[in-house]
Amino acid sequence: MRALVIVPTYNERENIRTIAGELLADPEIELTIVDDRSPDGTGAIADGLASEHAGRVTVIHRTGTRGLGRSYVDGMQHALTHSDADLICQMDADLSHLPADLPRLLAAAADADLVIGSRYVRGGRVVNWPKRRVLLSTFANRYVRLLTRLDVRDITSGFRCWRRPTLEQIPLAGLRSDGYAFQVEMTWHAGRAGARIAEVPITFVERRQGKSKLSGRVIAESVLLPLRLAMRRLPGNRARCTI
Ligand SMILES: Nc1nc2c(ncn2[C@@H]2O[C@H](COP(=O)(O)OP(=O)(O)OP(=O)(O)O)[C@@H](O)[C@H]2O)c(=O)[nH]1
Ligand SMILES: [Mg+2]
Repeated sequence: MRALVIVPTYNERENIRTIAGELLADPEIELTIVDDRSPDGTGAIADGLASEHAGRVTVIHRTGTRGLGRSYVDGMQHALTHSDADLICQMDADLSHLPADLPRLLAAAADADLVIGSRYVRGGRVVNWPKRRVLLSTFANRYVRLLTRLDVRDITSGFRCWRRPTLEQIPLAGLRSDGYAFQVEMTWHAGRAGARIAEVPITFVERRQGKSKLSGRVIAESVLLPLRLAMRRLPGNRARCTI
């Protein structure tokens, strides 16, 4: 199966070449970089990669308001209209998501509609995160699980593979959330659509280069979105989840 990997970037100059090189080592993979006018020149490096790997690397240069959720939506809409890849994946540029783990996600998509790379299933690991980040992430996942009733251990993970027909069912244009909440909202829609959701263990490594974009606004949104979803929840909408 052919896969397209969407990598959103904002100031990832030190990382983008490495991740692109590792992903493109697999001839079945194409890459879409969604850059938000990074002041550090990531967009120009991405353009260079697109000319070096013509036909396999696409760059979307966003204009207007910067945002991770909007970047994913733009990348996904572009993928659905311009590529015929069977699987559409999402990964961070900062090498926290290891390209070496991707083949297991792709393989799991044989029996699932959405595969989530999970830190919190057996075999999953987090490397070099300070204790407070682990606690925040663990708490966030419990909180979201309680409110949404989605039986997913790592619902905020941004390392995912979607089967094309499942992604086509998600109302991308209507999504409003941006940070971790974006991953939650997408999972919620997948569950509603009856998608088979699988989690496969990954090793998540704290970024070594560049800066985190985690903000207070992103955390506030992550608190509010599950409440909004809980209010919209209807009986019988639980996702079927296989681990
Ligand atoms: N296009 C775009 N990409 C973004 C934006 N914010 C973050 N990103 C990218 O999204 C991915 C995840 O962002 P990170 O800053 O690593 O956020 P995080 O993984 O939640 O936090 P840390 O790993 O702790 O730094 C990275 O590839 C970023 O470059 C944005 O506003 N627009
Ligand atoms: Mg990161």
